Amino acid sequence: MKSNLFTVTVALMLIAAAAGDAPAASVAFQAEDFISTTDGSSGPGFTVVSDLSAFYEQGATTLGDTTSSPPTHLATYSLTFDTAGTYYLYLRFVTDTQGNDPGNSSGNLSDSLYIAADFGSSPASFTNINGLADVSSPNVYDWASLSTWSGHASSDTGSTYTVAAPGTLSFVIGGREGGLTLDAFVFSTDGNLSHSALNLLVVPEPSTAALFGLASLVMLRRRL
Ligand SMILES: [Ca+2]
Ligand SMILES: [Ca+2]
Repeated sequence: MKSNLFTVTVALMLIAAAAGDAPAASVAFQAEDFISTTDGSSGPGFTVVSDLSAFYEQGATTLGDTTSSPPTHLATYSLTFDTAGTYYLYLRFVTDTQGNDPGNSSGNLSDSLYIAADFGSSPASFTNINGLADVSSPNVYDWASLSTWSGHASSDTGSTYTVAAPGTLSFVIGGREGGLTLDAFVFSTDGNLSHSALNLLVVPEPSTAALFGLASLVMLRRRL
């Protein structure tokens, strides 16, 4: 009986730990899940593209090209935050090495976009994110932290985002060098998320710790 009580205690502790170890508040969303787009001065706004290497096999891109700010090719997202706080922004992307950008005929890599510096449907200012680098290898999707600017080559300065209270907020991005394909974004209060942690936020899987705890309870019931 003593060992059974121990098993119950351990199982409950595992479940509690699984619940208590909930990751920092995060909102993950697909780049292709924008609610609206605005055509730009030199081409269409963002469009959904098929790509088997992207999460949910889709991404978003624009063939328009402009380096002027504020950007004119826009995509708007509607995001629901359950937790107030300071959030870091991460992006999964692949740069374009195929010359798909009509305005980038010199062969320069299409590796930039604009992101709103704050939430809202009409952002007051945008941040120029340039020099995104495929860390793994060319033509392979990779993550970059746009707020801390780690994981890629440019020296542009990103920013954090403030969620004052739980609720639904608009977030706007703008095209800069067409051809860059955006796969998914994550806003998180954790500024040091690993690539694997980001992947799990985008495509959640059951907690193995929680499953182990539940399995222990099932085994105990059988013994009783
Ligand atoms: Ca560039
Ligand atoms: Ca995607």
